[in-house]
Amino acid sequence: MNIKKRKIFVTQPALPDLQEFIPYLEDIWQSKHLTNNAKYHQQLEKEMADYLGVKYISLFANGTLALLTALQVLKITGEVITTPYSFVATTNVLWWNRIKPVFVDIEPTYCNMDPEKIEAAITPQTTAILPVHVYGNPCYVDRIQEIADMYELKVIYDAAHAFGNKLNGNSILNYGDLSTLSFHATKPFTTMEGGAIVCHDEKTKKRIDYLKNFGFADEVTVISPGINSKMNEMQAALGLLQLKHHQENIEKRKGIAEIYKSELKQINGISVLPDFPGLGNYNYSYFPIFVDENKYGKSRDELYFNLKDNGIHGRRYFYPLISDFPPYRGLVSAEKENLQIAKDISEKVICLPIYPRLEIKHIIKIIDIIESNAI
Ligand code: T4K
Repeated sequence: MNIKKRKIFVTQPALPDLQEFIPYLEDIWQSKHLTNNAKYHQQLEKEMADYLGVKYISLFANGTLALLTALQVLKITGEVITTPYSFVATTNVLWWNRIKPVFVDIEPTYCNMDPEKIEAAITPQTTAILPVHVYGNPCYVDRIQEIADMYELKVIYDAAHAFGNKLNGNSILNYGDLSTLSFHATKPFTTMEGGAIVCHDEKTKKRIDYLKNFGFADEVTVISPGINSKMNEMQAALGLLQLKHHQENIEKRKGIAEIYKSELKQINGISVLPDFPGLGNYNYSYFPIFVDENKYGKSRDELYFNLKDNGIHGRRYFYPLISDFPPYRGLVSAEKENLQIAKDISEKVICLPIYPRLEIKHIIKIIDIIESNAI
């Protein structure tokens, strides 16, 4: 197809060869066991925990339900400190649990929650901290834990972007009380829709598994008002195949990120995130660039729409800030003065297309457009 007409999106799922999937489907059809902790579900929980280097994983129907349930697992109430610079699901799950979100600003280097802003936001109602490893870069986990310990707060990490990422050789998912994952179609590891909670002990794993299955502990016992957020067998089977191919997909993403990095650094007014010290197995789930209008000569939106006119559909993740959406903008913590860094970054960011099958001619085209817009 004509390179001018073809639309290039911010991402595209990397799917295994259909022939690889068919034997799994045949087996599911044969067994008639479609959901409720069946064979592939159990296998994926085990293989994924081994692959990621974590103790316990509970699979979910999607990342939002995983987060929603994580709050129930730890019986979180009152107020939770969180970041405005994320996908809206991060805060919506608080609202659904009748918890008040309290936004704190982000730090400017990796766009994660600024730990030094947390203490001032703590009140007697605060019960937990809900940070996000944005774009897969780790939050300042040690400092966050120190504060949580001091004030006896729980920590739930929204690790939707951080599948596989390690910090000094240890999975990022091993930090905090719980971490949640998303396996949505737009994520580097996908089960079409899907998600998970990672926890560190068997008792918590049990509670998670009860809560995602209506609260049933056995046929006649409901321990708590649970929900239905189970992953089905087709998703789990796809997950098993995705695990097999994950590493090679990440290598391809890395190759694209390296080209972007080396070419874009020449352009005045365009910056990219620095490498995080000690970060290993990085999944390159997003490739954000930041446009400094004064140096670049055009605004972020001028570049964003020019890319779009040329068939390149990047995304402004995360603009607008969650705190600017109507359900949240009336909160005191949502005021602009409280979130200046997040506001500034959300007005500069464009996530460029990155996925294993992105062709080199399209990468060159994207770089050319960014170059040709510069002064
Ligand atoms: N926490 C964080 C930090 C998150 O980022 C997310 C989700 C969650 C929690 C919640 O997890 P889930 O409940 O979703 O598991 C997308 C995704 O829907 C969302 O999962 C993701 N974060 C968010 C950052 O991005 P949209 O509205 O931008 O997606 P959409 O449909 O516009 O897709 C973007 C592009 O991807 C499309 O232009 C084309 C391509 N695409 C998309 C889909 C759905 C495909 O090629 N195939 C597809 O099937 O939200």
